[in-house]
Amino acid sequence: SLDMKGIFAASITPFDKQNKINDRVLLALMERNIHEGVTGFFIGGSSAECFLLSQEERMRIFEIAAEYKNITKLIAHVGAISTDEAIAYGLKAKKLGYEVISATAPYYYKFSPKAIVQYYYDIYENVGLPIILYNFPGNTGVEFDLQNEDMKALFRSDAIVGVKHTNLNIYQLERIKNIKKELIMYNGFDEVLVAGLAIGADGAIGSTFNFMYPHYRKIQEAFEAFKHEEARILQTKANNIMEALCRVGLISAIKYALTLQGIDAGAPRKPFFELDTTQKQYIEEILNLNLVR
Ligand code: NAY
Repeated sequence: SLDMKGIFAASITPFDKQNKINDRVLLALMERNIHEGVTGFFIGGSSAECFLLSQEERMRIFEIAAEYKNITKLIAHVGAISTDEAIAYGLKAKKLGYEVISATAPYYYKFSPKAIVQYYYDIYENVGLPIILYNFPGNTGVEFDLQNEDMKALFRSDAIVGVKHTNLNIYQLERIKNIKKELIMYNGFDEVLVAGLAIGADGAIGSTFNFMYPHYRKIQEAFEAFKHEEARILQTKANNIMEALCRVGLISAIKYALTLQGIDAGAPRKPFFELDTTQKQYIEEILNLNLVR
């Protein structure tokens, strides 16, 4: 079986001044995160602005990251509204040597539970790689109803090996794990990492690990050493940072935090705004106050 437990950085997509993907910066950031000790990377997810990328660009970032496939673990995010489009991304990832893919539920049209479940089976059958189901109801609008028999069967099926649980309802994380204990459960909101670990998460996938993984490593170590008070204090510091990031615009702020660290992540894609001067100062102050290096 695949050993995919651990802490994965949800990669960003750095853009250059011409608004093109900056390969060099993406690789430099990955290299730094590998050096800091991350288990691997979640490539092309929300933090990578996947739904603001062209189809070619979504495949291109899989290709860039694949450079490190032998020294780290990679998950390719292939989620799309269209099943065929998701399959095309999955096939590209497979060709590049990825062994695991992930997919958001198809969104916007309010597809029926049957249609959503079929989307996952179709991806699995056509790509032939196990899927980490990306459960992000806040952004997709899709709630996985565990009372629904089709959805329960999906979690039990061979198609799904894990769940990226980007949902503050961590009770549901525990209930999903209870459906099939072999599922690899990833905590997906970095704000509740300590709680996710406590209720059974096997790891985490998050965007703030890009610029503050050493801080989370301390949380993980404290938790594993049963120093729960210490873990909570570090979580609070991390949450002071995340609250500020979300206030000014999460993805723009993550890119700015990286820029402060010498990783030139560039601006986010429109309609996202770049931070203004006041917001930049605010983020810099919050980081200085709370970041444990
Ligand atoms: C991804 O790129 O797919 C993700 O990492 C999703 C998880 C992140 N959620 C969002 C909306 O980006 O790491 C979280 C999130 O950034 C963090 O908890 C701060 O809110």
